[in-house]
Amino acid sequence: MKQTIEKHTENAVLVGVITGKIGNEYTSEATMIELAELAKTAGANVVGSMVQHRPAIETATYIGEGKLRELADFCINNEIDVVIFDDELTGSQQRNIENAIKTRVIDRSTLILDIFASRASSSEGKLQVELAQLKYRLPRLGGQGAVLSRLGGGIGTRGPGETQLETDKRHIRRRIETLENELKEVEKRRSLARTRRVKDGFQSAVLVGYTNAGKSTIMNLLTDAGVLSENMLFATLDPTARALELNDGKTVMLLDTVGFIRKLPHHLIKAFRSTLEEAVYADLLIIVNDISSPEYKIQLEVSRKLLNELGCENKPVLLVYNKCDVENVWQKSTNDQVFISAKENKGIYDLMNAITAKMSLSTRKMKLLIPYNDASLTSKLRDEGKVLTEEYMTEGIEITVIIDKMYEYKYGKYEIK
Ligand SMILES: Nc1nc2c(ncn2[C@@H]2O[C@H](COP(=O)(O)OP(=O)(O)OP(=O)(O)O)[C@@H](O)[C@H]2O)c(=O)[nH]1
Ligand SMILES: [Mg+2]
Repeated sequence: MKQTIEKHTENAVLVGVITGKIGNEYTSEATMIELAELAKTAGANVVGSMVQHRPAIETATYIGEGKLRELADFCINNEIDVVIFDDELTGSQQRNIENAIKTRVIDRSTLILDIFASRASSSEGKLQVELAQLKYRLPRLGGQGAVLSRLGGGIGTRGPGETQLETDKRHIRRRIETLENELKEVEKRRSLARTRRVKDGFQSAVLVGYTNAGKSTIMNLLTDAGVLSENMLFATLDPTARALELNDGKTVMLLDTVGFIRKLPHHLIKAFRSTLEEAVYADLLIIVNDISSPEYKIQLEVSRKLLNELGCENKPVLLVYNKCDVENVWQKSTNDQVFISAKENKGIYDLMNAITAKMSLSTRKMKLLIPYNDASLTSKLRDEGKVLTEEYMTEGIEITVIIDKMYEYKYGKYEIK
């Protein structure tokens, strides 16, 4: 289960341009700290960090000419193996910078893709990551620094010839097509499993939120799922589902999912859509926040934005503020927001209460026996609720249905145990 990243330690320097624009998609001190975390997670040894303040990025080289020279010197003096930029670079930016500083250059997206690649363990996860990587690479093919990406390549060495490039591109396109087809099959299986859960009458709640917030720790605490939880970004890639018995005796499915982060590579979101979509089909979103992070408000905003993009804007939400132990910031829990420490097992009773309340708020499962005289009610039930089973007995039609609580009274007289 536990994976270690087996890579020799590379010395890395981080580079970002702060343009003064505010928002989640712009580089800031906080995104640079996060970039350092990502680099460490990928196994790099972060030697330095360089930030340039300028109104806009330099189109050709991302940073200005003077800064580029400074960076080149820094790389030589500190035996830097790789320079990591906080934003996604175009192929030509990457090439121009590599040529100027004679050191390998990657960007935040490559780094995130690399971490995902080393974490992916399920066949679905592997397919998704490879697809995202190839889609990232395709438009950049030929743009790789001719100088540095190949061992022994000297200054002025060209990349592969045009014919070779075209062959490579065709190759990649074909592989992308194969991967997309394979993923379609996996998605079908995933959606079947989901349908089965619904048919079995399980409602589901999904743990979502920023990476490292404590989702898996909560999952393990509530369900003994034994999923990997670690102080590392993107410890979880594949969703895990486990049964959870609520305080009212009802059993629901609890899902643990992949975490969110700022500036997630676009291709990654697309490739991971089916995994991320677990949230779309859940009855309740449990958004987990790390309240000990100075950035937790922004992290919550990022999570909400991504969830909205996935089409979850109207889902019932429970906010969980985790890691209250760190700064000792406890507040009174309600059914909308709870304050817990998963690590110290505190506030879990409140959490279970809130989940129970949220899950039973709007719908409930009823088992009904409709006499044949009232048979017309069955079609009404299908409109008003989700019919799970329907069986024709001698006394009438036995139906199990998940239905809005407002109809409870209407059908109460037909209810059987
Ligand atoms: N101090 C403290 N640490 C916690 C708490 N809950 C989780 N952690 C730690 O936070 C780190 C991340 O926990 P995970 O459960 O792996 O977080 P996650 O949200 O699943 O992360 P990803 O799968 O990477 O998205 C681990 O080192 C946990 O031990 C808590 O309540 N207090
Ligand atoms: Mg996790």
